[in-house]
Amino acid sequence: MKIYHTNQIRNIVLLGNAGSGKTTLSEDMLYEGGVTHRKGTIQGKNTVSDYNQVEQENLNSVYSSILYTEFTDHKINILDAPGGDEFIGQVIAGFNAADSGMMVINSQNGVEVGTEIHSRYCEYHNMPFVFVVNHLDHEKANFEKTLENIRQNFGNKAVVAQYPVNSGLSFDSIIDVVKMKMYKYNPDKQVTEEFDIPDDQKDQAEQYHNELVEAAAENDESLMETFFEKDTLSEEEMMKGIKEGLAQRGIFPIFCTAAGKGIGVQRLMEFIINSCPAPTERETPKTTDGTEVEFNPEGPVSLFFFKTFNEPHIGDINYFKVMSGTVEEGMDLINATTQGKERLSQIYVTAGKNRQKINKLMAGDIGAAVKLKTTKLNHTLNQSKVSHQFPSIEFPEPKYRTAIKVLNESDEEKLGEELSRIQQIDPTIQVEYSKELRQIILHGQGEHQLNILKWHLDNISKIETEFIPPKIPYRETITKVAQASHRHKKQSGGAGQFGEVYLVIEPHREDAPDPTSYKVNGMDISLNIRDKQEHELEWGGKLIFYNCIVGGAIDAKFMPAVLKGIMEKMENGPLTGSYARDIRVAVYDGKMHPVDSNEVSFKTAGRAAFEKAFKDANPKIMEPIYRIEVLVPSDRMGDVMSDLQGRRAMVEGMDSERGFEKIKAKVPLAEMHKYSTSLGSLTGGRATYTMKFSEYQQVPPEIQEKLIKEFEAQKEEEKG
Ligand SMILES: Nc1nc2c(ncn2[C@@H]2O[C@H](COP(=O)(O)OP(=O)(O)O)[C@@H](O)[C@H]2O)c(=O)[nH]1
Ligand SMILES: [Mg+2]
Repeated sequence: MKIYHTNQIRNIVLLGNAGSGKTTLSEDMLYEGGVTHRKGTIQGKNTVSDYNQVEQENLNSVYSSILYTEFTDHKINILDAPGGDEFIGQVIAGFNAADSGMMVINSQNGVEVGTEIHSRYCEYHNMPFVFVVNHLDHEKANFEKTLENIRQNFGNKAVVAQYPVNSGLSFDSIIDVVKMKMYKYNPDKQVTEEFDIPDDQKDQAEQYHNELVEAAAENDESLMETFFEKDTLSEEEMMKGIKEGLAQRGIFPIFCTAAGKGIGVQRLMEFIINSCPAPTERETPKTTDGTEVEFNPEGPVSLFFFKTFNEPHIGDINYFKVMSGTVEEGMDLINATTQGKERLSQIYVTAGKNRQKINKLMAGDIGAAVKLKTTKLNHTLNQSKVSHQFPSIEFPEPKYRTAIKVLNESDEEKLGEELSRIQQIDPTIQVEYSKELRQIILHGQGEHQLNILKWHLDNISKIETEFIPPKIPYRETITKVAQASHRHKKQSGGAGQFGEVYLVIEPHREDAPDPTSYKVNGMDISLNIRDKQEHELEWGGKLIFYNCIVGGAIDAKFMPAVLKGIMEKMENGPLTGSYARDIRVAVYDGKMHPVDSNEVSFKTAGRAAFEKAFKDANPKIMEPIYRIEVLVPSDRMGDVMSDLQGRRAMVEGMDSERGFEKIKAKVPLAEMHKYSTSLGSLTGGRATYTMKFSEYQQVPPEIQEKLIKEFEAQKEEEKG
């Protein structure tokens, strides 16, 4: 394969809703470029991109694949990412390698939630993109409605570069208002031929052409002047305007295709080469310390790894973008994160699972390496002269959780290893070994994503596992002052035990002054604070411990044991065994025995006194509350709102944005179980949401009662 220079490289990411035709389009692009000689189909389970068994069983992309095609002395690297909301991590990784996006739209459906989500990420990453209106050969294809829909959502920056003459089952012709030509597909020769625009299309074509010229002029002052003077632009000026406008996200040109048949694909590739930004035509990438690194093939070699995958019989395959220099096979590089040395004995370009060895790749290009020692996703490898480190890819917060357990205990260790491997491949999955809940919790983007993980465990790793409902990390706290004491005494046989502790507990509030006295249980207790300890609890919140012992009622050497007893109860709360938080305790009196007192006695006394006081202090169970944002098409708003109300949600706001409603609410985690699945079925997969931990709040009384009962029942059961 030829070595392409930086300015002959275009890196594109395919975007759009699942089913819009991204994978089929990539198959067409490889075929048109002569990289493949036979076109695969989704149904035939033989596309270059969807080559994983799990994808073929699902008939849908699950992982992003890195492909390339060659066309008119240029190379187009294609990142074909899955469209489903749950696989957004794969798309985000793609944003870090691509320089422009192709937003594929199914012309039967118009703008879908996947279009909306991906366009929001494009905005965030300042990523230019082209609309590709696809499925135009479908009987229900509707270009006009799709166009209206695009304009509604994206405004006048979306401009027609092409429109179909005859969308529907007999679709074969596209009018291109950049070139002012008609492209007609010849099914016998399987090629697209160029024609003059027929008379009955001239007015329409002129109108779109003028809109395009005006849009092209708008992003460049000198073009704007020319346009005002001459009322038009030359083809060269227009092309310049489109290219600049596209790169600055001032223009989103609209192209037309019927993927699978290849209609419109060659012309789209030509446009990508002529008008989409080369790596050097985007904002210059910055390292974590703010150094700008240009895509200069003469510079020192620096590679950023944006994706890890695991292939049977090969192991990890790591994909990189050449950020600087020209990387050659056999080079020794240094990993900026691990400081480890890596020899790139071989480098590859890939088209799905097909790898081709190549001896060098220039800045801006994309390649893959295998058998690296320590290099993984998000790492940078450098030539010894530099120590660049590119920023890690930001993946979205998880929003779906489930617990997983092995059916055979002997598989436990193997499960751990497999999960950490899967996490590398799909970094939106997080594995939590919760000591508190005594569960392994998987956090991810949705049920389907985690089912695919399960599919891997079942079919590839051969570990039998089961998903079980995840427990909720409740907390316990108190709401008023309470006093208690406990005498621990044991004198039967051997050495005796004796310890007695008096204490007062109270809710802890930040910035509250230290207590001086309490009136509680009909007593006046005045405090003389000798020592104060503030403990930040691992599980959130605080415990403040005051030693107010006077006259040596408890020897100072036993106070740590008293605290230890209290801490034990904080870790295993009196109501439901959950962690307790935000409490202050003043130990103000006690008693010792000259022979029998020891640490164990005071620990036991401290724990018991604390538990008694806790139960008298009007204790409450607290639950984690999440802040969620739901994005839903306006026509489904009512259903989604009433569902949220059933989940004890507190709606905090609503916004209309580009044909979608955004609902902001706070919802208890306990009510979010399988939310992504129910939201999907409520809206026909047309909505999405994000969630983020907000705070702990008291649960309503009836739920508290229910939780306590459940805990008591469970304790009984354990006693047996
Ligand atoms: N008729 C027709 N079918 C298409 C077109 N593009 C894709 N398809 C079919 O639509 C389905 C989804 O396509 P796929 O490429 O997997 O979409 P992706 O999820 O965006 O990758 C498959 O069954 C394709 O064969 C098109 O332009 N016309
Ligand atoms: Mg796909």
